[in-house]
Amino acid sequence: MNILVAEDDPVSRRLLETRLARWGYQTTSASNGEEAWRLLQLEDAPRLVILDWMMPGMDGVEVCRKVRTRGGEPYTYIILLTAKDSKDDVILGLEAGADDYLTKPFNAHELEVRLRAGRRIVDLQAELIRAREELRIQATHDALTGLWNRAAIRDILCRQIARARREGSHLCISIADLDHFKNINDTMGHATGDLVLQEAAQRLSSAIRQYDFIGRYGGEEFLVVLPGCDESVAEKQAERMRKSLGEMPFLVPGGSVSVTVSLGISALTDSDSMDVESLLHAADVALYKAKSDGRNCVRRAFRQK
Ligand code: GH3
Ligand code: MG
Repeated sequence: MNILVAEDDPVSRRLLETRLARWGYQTTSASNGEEAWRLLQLEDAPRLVILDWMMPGMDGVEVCRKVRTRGGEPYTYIILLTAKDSKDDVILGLEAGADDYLTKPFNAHELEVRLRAGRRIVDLQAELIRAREELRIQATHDALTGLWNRAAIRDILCRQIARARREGSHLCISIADLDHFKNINDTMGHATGDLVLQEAAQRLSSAIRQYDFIGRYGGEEFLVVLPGCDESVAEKQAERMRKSLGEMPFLVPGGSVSVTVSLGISALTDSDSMDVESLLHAADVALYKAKSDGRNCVRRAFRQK
């Protein structure tokens, strides 16, 4: 763990650095408050900080205040070093946002133990952030394919509709539904069906542009949101997706299987009455048409005025 040491006295600073290195810490040093504050604003700034109270210019308490006013994550654990040991000073330091303080001259063992306590807090918080991030991913992504899940892709669609309306830009969606997927499950088993879904998700994702969004909308149905695309661009895009599945058989345990997909496209129109539901419905109708026209093809929705 990297510790930021802010101390204006070079001898004390050197002494601290040597001690911290002996205890297995890396150090970043600052010789005044301004420098400490600058270093604390960098990405990957140290999360454990030893601040001398008395420094020329910005003092340790001021740095504390700035860190706490900024807030945000991850948490910065601050130990204030001070020659002041009156109760009022201690209260002032803690009120400014210090987590702990040590009065100079400090006992090395005490510093070591207090650093360990700080480290526990920093580690716990990092673990909490990691777990929360993991939960966020689980809540928004489909476990099988890793794509956005139904709720998340709908949410994205709502936001993209609002954005397109605001900016007066085009927006299309396509719904892609694997053809006769039930047959694959029935003849090759559900586990192989899962592998096919994963591979299909992979191929469809590779066929879209970087700023498009794709989610698993149902069992073997995918929703693709295409910001900035008019219908003819969306159609070409959908053709690319269709070909990405159909042109090469899928390798599965024990052989290979041909998989095709049908796609329905709809475009956001100027009509105020067109919302998420009607956009999805229009793409669904187009998809139904693609299915009834023999599958493995792309169909557009009828333009509603
Ligand atoms: P169509 O061309 O008309 O779309 O026919 P289809 O067989 O693809 O459509 P249908 O709706 O009849 O069947 C879809 C099948 O997808 C049925 C369901 O068991 C299967 N399915 C849905 N989710 C999963 C999944 O997560 N894994 C697997 N292996 N199969 C799934
Ligand atoms: Mg299907």
